[in-house]
Amino acid sequence: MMHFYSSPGSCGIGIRVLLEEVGARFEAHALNFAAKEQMDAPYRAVNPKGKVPALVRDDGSLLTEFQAIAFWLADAFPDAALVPSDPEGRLRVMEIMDYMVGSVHMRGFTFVIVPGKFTPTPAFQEELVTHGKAQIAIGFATLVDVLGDKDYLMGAFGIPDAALFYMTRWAVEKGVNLPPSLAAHHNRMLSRPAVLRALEGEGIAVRRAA
Ligand SMILES: N[C@@H](CCC(=O)N[C@@H](CS)C(=O)NCC(=O)O)C(=O)O
Repeated sequence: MMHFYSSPGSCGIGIRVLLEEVGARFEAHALNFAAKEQMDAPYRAVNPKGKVPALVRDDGSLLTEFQAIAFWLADAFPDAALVPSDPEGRLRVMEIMDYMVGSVHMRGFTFVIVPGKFTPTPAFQEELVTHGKAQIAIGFATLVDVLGDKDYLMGAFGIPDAALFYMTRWAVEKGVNLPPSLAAHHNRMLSRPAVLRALEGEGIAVRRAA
């Protein structure tokens, strides 16, 4: 039995979507970020980085970082066909995943969601939120181009769509501007039973994009 660590409302929902999509057997552990449980000794004994998502696999080994966990799940459950099998196709998936997590999330949403981590000064926090929203707008414009008129980022549903979903969910929740095609992608994701199971499992309400 695998063990999945997340915090409700975090980027972990993306991995939970993938766990549900592949039909993995896992036990979910919810960390309370408000109580800083991710920094406490019991969780640091599981994941010394003190971050989520994290997955302890059946053999007891720990896997961290969104892209690594997502690729591993795709490879471990090939029937779900969540990544292309050819090297160029995998490379393009890696490229878009890294952009979403490294730039749109870490350099955009991070500043919008937790500006208080960077400065205690309210005026500076406001500047960080503005900066984060500008970075997200650039990122979303790029993702609009990648998505084009397809249903999913790479054509067929795959691991990049789970990464996009955790960000469109944040956009809906935080009132961040969502371009129409990404709003449609968000709502399309909500039509997938695995996505609804993941949201329910994390205790997150289903919210459609306008
Ligand atoms: N690069 C990591 C980012 C993980 C990350 O920043 N997770 C956030 C939640 S979305 C977290 O654990 N925050 C807790 C903290 O920083 O204390 C990944 O891709 O998995």
